Amino acid sequence: PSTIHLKDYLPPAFLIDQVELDVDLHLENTRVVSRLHLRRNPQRPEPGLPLELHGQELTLHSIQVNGAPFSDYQLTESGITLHHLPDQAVLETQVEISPAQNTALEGLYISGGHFCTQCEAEGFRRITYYLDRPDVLARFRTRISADAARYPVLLSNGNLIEQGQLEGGRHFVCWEDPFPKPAYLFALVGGQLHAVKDQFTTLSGRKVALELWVEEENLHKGQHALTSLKKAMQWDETVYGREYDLDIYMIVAVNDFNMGAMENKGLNIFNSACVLADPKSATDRAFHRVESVVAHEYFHNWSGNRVTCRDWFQLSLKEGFTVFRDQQFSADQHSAAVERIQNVALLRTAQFAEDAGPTAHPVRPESYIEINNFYTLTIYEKGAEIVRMLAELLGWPTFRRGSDLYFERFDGQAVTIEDFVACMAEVSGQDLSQFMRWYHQAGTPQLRVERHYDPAARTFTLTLHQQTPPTPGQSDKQPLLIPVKLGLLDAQGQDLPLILKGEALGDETVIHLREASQSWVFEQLDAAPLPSLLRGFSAPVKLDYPRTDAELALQLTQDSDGFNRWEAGQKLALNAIDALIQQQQQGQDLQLHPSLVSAFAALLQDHQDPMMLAELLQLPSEAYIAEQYACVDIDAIHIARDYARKMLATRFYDAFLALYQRFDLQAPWSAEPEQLAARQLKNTCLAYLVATESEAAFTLAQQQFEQADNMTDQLAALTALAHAEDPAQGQAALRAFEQRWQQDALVMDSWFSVQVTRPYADALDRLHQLKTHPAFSMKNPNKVRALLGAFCQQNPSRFHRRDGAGYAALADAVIELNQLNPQIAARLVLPLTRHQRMDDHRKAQMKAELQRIQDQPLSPDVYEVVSKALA
Ligand code: B3K
Ligand code: ZN
Repeated sequence: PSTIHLKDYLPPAFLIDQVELDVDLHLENTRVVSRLHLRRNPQRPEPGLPLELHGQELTLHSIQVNGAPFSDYQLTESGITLHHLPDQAVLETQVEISPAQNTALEGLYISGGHFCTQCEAEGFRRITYYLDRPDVLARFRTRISADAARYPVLLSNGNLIEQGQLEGGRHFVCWEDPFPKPAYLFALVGGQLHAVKDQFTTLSGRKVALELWVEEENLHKGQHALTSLKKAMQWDETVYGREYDLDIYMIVAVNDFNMGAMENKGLNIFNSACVLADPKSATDRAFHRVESVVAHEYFHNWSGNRVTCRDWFQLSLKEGFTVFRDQQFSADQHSAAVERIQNVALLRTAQFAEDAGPTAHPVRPESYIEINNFYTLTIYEKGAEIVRMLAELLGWPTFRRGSDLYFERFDGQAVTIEDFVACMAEVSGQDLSQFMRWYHQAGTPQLRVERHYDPAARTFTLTLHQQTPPTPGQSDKQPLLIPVKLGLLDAQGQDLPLILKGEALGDETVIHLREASQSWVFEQLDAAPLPSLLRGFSAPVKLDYPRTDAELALQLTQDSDGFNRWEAGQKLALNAIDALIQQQQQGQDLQLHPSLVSAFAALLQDHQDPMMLAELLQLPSEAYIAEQYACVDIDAIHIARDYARKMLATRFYDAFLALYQRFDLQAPWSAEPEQLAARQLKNTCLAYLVATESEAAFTLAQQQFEQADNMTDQLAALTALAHAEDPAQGQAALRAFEQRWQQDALVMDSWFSVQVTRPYADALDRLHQLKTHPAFSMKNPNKVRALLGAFCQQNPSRFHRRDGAGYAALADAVIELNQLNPQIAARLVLPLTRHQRMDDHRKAQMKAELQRIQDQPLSPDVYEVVSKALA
């Protein structure tokens, strides 16, 4: 497989102004006629350049140029090269494709008997020969024909302009999209679908029809997505001044989908897991996911569709910005602090691990083999952090002017990350050249903190040192511009006035760290203050900031920054767990440090904000604990965390029970914030209660399981029971749950995950059994994620079994999936590539399994990941 480099970018030899597609749908042999209205690209004046069209898995039937048969072409590895074309031409190709054989779920494929497409990043070349690159923007007109009884609904981008009956029980429709777009935003759907309909009136008074297309039995699960869509449309008008631009916005739900959803112009296609939700079958988390993914795809209409990427190296231009936008949206709908905490928790475990591993890459990569491997946490989540820092550095009003300028200046164009940052520099007058390093340098910067108080001068000196560790292919790192939001706390935890060089800055400020080491001297302080650093997690860095337990406890209860309260609690827990890990490693009896116990005692007295409290009561995940160590002791981490959890559960049993009862509202389900928070806190308490393995707690969980009128409570109870050490505790509930939900694919995903995330020795046996369950299929990505993904990513102590059986199970699955669905295979294999911090024994086993995969004939997707992990 060959490597593509950013430095080799060249504009295309031809442009395509218009595309007329005629797709005659058949399961095994769909015929696609395409007419491309081509002209030479003035940006490529070299005479006589051939036209190189991409094409994959296509059977070519004929080619015509300007109405006459054309033979001056060659078929190549990647498509077709046409020579000696006139400067302007209409190129007509006829090809045949087989949607029914398409298990990669890229291009045109079948899901649940419906035709659907996925074209980002390079799926359109599996539909027809094309310049399948994002800098070629064309107007599309799409005619679809199909059997009228089996595929009554035929959809594509834009507006419906014509439809009618054909012979032989077939029918056709014609769609026209007035906006020029890259092929990755093309979509087509055909099936027996039903719509939930609604309407939205835009800022300027235009009426937009909203349609959510689902299978008939899912009609009752559609309302939440439409409500979320309307909120998102309104929010983007209010906050970013962005209005929707077509008369219709359609969303289609499909069961087989490689990722969450796709922002195709006017016709989003969604994984049903990210769009369908009703209280009986979906958890509060699932509701939240639907709301945020619907918003994300909607926001792409501007950040992605109206202004798109010049090439795929610029992917974070649309993804980082759009994730930032959806995070802002969610923060406005819910508790901003809790949203921030959850986003950071994901970043600091999964993205930091990626940034420290063999597949680490800059937010703007320099090269790739398979672009689908670059839809990563780094491009999305770290990309969003970079945009967030820009907003922090400029201040919201200026950032918003920069965003307006960007959308205005580049509307209808395919642009680069530099173009985006240049708008921000222009409106702010700031020099952002050092800031650009965030896009070019991989790896997570480490920030070391030193503090010094001088009582005679009444000054406090804060010194910050930054350093970014080397990553593959980038050994030398330059200092970054790091915005550090901070406050100084007095002995009671109150914010002190900040005075720097005689200037009063109020209670909170953002300092800009630019050098490898830099100091700030705060003045007029009568005693040593406690800095509250990196408030709101103002930069995606690792903070090495030693504090005493008393200082952490003060921050936990008093810091005015919600994020830093949580962070102090996490740090206290990490310290206590670290002590347990050391005791465990030295064969001593385990003793939970009293500071964590007092912290919980303090937390459990304050019920002001139940949503936040539920968050504060969570111990750091095993993955985040592992992030703290250069050499990870998987077993000790598991034992230590489990011990801490059980000790806290026993020590505070009565308090957890009292809280449980107080927040067990006994009211019918609603999505009101008070109820969401109550469920969250109640179920956090339930998990602690059941951790004591007491009969009373099991009875409580059993009752909740039986009586719950919603999936949040039902699944929380099921998980508590099924994760008990005694497997018999959960058996009846698991069976009952299966009986009740076997017809609901999405609920069955949770049923699979609950079983394989059991932190006990039998988890892997269950995985092997469940692979033969009738509801499981290797062809359905949701099922693969629910079973194999959950086991490998959410059950670290079992995945990393000492005997290596967890690794072997994953490698077997990857080898099987490599043939069926390379994109999913390349994602699934990632946990095996995180071997660098494991002990030698496990490292060797992980590499051996990677080698076993490498010895197979591999898709470029899996090859790229595995070869980097073995390098
Ligand atoms: N843009 C799509 C992701 C496409 C992934 C292709 N392998 C969804 C999103 O980020 O909104
Ligand atoms: Zn996106």
